Amino acid sequence: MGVINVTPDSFSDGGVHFDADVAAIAARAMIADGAAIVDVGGESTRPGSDGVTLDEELRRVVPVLERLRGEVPVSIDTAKAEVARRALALGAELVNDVTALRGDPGLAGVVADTGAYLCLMHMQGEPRTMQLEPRYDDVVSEVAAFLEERLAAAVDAGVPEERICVDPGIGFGKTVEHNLELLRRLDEIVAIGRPVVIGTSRKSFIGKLTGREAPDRVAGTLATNVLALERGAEVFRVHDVRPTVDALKVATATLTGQWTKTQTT
Ligand code: HH2
Repeated sequence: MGVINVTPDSFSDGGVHFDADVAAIAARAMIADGAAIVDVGGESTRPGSDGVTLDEELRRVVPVLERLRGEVPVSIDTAKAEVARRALALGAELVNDVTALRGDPGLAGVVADTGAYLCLMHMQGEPRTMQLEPRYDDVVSEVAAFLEERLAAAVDAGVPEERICVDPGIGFGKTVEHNLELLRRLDEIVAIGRPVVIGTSRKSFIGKLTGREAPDRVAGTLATNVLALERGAEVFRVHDVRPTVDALKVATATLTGQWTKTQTT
């Protein structure tokens, strides 16, 4: 899953894809590099951020979705029902909701009515304050219990279970230790029985471990994604698609013993 943030302020690529034409070109390049889907978002959820209005979010993402329509598989990264509704009407297939249906009460209905796929992500607190003092007794079991509860709520609201994936929400109300423990024990999230999405790309815990500023965190991101693959994750949300596809190809061949030759480019 390639990340296209149509924002001026995302933590690692703010402003890069703020122009709709530039965003559409980058999305097509991600697909050419091997992404299965691109995740288009118009609101940064970086630590400390405030939200944007509905109008502003629509102004950012609709022109990009119009350009990608019918051409590129799209996920919409939003917590707002109206943004999801417009995005799905423009061909998006998946709603990636970092609030796990706790934000906009209308969102579950939009997903259920349209038959879209849904990603439910764990977050402790809200973006503005989530990194101030994250606390858990046992981060992995608490995140797993939360995702199971939100999965049941989504199914109750009419979203078929087969259409739902879950995400432990790396960096969303978590210390470095919490993120590492979630990655180390990711099999306990996989045990929920739904495909697991993992989003470590360029995040600050990688900066703390390596001393690198974003966007220079590709190698650290690759390490986390290979380890997550080995523990059963199925979707990898990344800014740097090409190196990720290469790393996951080699890791998959190693884990399975199966491979096919890729033409040299
Ligand atoms: N992380 C971010 C945003 N959306 N969605 C899922 N499912 N999982 C994640 O880990 C995740 C997400 C934050 O990263 P980014 O989009 O790069 O930054 P920003 O929120 O500043 O736009």
